[in-house]
Amino acid sequence: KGQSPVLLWFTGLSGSGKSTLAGALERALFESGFHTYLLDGDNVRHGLCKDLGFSLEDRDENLRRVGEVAKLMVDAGLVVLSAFISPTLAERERVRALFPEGKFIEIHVSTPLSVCEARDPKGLYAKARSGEIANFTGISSPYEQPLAAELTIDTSKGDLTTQVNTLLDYLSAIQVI
Ligand code: GGZ
Repeated sequence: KGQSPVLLWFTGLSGSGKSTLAGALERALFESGFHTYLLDGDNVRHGLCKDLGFSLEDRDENLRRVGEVAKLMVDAGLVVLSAFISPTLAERERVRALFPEGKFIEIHVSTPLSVCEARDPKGLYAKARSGEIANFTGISSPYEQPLAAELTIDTSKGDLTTQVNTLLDYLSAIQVI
């Protein structure tokens, strides 16, 4: 199937729904015949980046490596999706700068902190509040909101199918798919 290789970069807090949204979009793209790959903490932080933790320096290095790997995958012709918190403007802009105009699409998963914390699927926010986990994004480590994301989606509003359709419509409008 004809496709335009691109990096779809999801950024947002822990529990915001990045992985769920990126996973559902990947499935929809795959079922339409696109060649895709989803990079996230589960397949990167246990291997390529297993020497890295959650200090701002380590997150910078985590995202630098992810950006470079994503670039190789886009060069290979894939539609690449990534789901990392990526908390700072500078590190997201550094990844964007690796790509030609229009090949890096930033999707801000803007679900409010209060909703992410109420979801707390892994109990990490509770541990961050009690001090058991240090440097936790949104609690004891910063998250800088994107200023010019191509798309913003709050997963506390509407259902997953509608959100995936919003993404597909956008990608189709900019002729990525
Ligand atoms: C934030 C943490 C932390 C700290 C462990 N702060 O919701 P999750 O669990 O499954 O996803 C989060 C993941 C964040 O890793 P990333 O590689 O996406 O982060 S970054 O882009 O900042 O490099 C969370 C878990 O790891 N986790 N400790 N201190 N999230």
